[in-house]
Amino acid sequence: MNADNENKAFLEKLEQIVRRKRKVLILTHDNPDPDALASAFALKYLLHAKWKVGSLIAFGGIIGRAENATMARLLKIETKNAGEINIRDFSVVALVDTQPGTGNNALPRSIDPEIVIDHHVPIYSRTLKAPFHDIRTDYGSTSSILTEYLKDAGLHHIDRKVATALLYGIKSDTRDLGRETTPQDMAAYLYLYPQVLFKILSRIEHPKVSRCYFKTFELTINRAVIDKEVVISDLGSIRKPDSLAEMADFLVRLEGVKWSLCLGEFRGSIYFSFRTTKRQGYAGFIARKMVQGLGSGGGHNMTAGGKVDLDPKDEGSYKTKADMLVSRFLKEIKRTDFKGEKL
Ligand SMILES: [Mn+2]
Repeated sequence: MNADNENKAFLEKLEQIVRRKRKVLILTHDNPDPDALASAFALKYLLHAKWKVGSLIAFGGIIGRAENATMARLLKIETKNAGEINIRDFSVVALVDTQPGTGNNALPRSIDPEIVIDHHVPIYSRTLKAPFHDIRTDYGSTSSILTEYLKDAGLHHIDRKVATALLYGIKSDTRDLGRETTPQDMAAYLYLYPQVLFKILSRIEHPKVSRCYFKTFELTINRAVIDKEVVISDLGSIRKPDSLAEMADFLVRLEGVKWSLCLGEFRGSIYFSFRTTKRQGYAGFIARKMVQGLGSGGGHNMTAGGKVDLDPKDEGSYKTKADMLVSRFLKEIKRTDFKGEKL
């Protein structure tokens, strides 16, 4: 964990910003994952428990995966769609698990957030301008940072729903502490462990799923093309953009595979997600190269994703841009000789 006094300095700064403020807006990245939801939930809890400051959690897009929807429902994480609120109504804006300028959140360009807490690379220049920013790129999850805040805030106890959310946030971002995990993530995990509601966690991790979910697997497998250590699946139209991350996770388990890439179209944009088994895979940097001049993207060493808006007037736009993303991806991983054959 970070030294207690460093966290305490962060907490003091946070207090200065939110003190006597009526309502804080907490924004996560679009289509939030468990780490984003848990971090927002924990910040909301901290602001209220420590300083009696109210806040509202919002994001663009949807909660797609069944696990995430179950998490929000069972842990009572109340959220709003960013389209339903006026960001200017809030005196303080906080971003968690995302940063201003990434293109993956609902923050308008004209608004500068007061608070940014994240663990993604790169660190954006607008982040550094925020009065409060705590970006720990060496951490496996933003939930680990929030766990340290709660631990050092001097609260008598942590709400068990918040602890459960945070533990699941750490677990899912680090793939059960196996991917890009640091001792800080481990320490946060162990700190939360005694407080976790395990029956609820089990229901979150093994939710009922729709027929559409099985169809997505069918589509992913049918469309997958492989050549040695690389597998790519272009799903075409999809119902939930965050299913791509899950499908990329699924494909990277294939024996011999070191890279998996999934793409799909959702509400007028191409989304993509990829995974690598290489510890120093620079996935986040590759994602940014892929979207250069086209859209937004980023990630970590072993996981990344992005989004490119399509031209609504051009019917061939999906194919052109998908091809471009794939060829840039192959160039970055030095596999321009890729000749995909069906799985
Ligand atoms: Mn995260």
